[in-house]
Amino acid sequence: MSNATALFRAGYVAIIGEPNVGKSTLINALLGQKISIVTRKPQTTRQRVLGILTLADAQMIFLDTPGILEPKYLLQETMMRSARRALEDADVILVLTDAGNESYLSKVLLAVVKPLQKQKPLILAINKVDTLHRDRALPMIAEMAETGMFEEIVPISALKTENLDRLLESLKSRLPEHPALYPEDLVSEQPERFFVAEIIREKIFEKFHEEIPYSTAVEIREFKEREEGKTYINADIIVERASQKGILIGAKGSALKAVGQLARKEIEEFIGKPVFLELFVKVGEQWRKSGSWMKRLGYSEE
Ligand SMILES: Nc1nc2c(ncn2[C@@H]2O[C@H](COP(=O)(O)OP(=O)(O)OP(=O)(O)O)[C@@H](O)[C@H]2O)c(=O)[nH]1
Ligand SMILES: [Mg+2]
Repeated sequence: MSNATALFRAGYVAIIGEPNVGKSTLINALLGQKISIVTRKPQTTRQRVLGILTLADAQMIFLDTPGILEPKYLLQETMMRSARRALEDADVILVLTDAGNESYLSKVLLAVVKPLQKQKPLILAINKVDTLHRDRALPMIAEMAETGMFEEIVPISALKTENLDRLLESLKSRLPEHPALYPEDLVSEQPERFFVAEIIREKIFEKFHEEIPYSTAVEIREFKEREEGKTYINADIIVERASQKGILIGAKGSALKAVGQLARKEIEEFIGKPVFLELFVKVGEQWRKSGSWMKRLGYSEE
């Protein structure tokens, strides 16, 4: 007779990799809902984003992180600090690479990941295999296996949700036996304002090019329910220089209006209520190099 209590596992999985390999796409696909913004541009994610997946036999807490790079200014240093902190918190580390990239593991990424191999299980997922002919993933898998760093290597497509079941099993089996750490209906722990600011930032990444997205941050000033059932949201878009302010606003306010319309639609879907969104553009001189701005925008964790 088997009456053993079913084993339950719970723990943290940090998703780490170079910019643009699909980390945020993957966390959204694993959770079946959008909690982390995705764009075609690198360096979209700026801080750790937590997503909780509760299954019958496990609770897997995923940590999306900023892409690993050589930092050139304080914002990027802060981004790298939050990625490293996710690695410290993780029970299992999921290294993600892009099947289409020339080099599979960049030097900076290796420097971050290599020292961890004796401390924590490392799993490698090779993403975007939908962009390759089937056979082309094989040499990459072989080359990565030769490094001896990874307990398992799983080719996936986050976008097409291919092979994600296998990836989940592989990660789950390496989590410690532990009761759930969060209530089972919770998907994330960030407040609504965080998601709203991120949605606005995503639209700016989509709409503008070159240095504009990277010089922009979003700060929610007011977020309140009104009697008529509408939520009033007032946000500042922070840019680094006055010249960028003009670009963001556009002729007769057209560019800002377009961002506002796209963002409002998605915010309404997200909170499930009609929204009145007001956007203002403000200059925060050199905010990307300022410690006090890092704190104010919630990018630095301490
Ligand atoms: N073809 C294909 N594209 C993908 C896949 N996964 C992600 N992408 C695309 O890759 C781009 C970057 O995706 P993100 O999820 O933002 O990548 P990220 O690693 O979070 O990027 P950063 O936050 O900038 O480090 C987007 O255009 C995605 O649609 C995939 O499996 N296949
Ligand atoms: Mg991302």
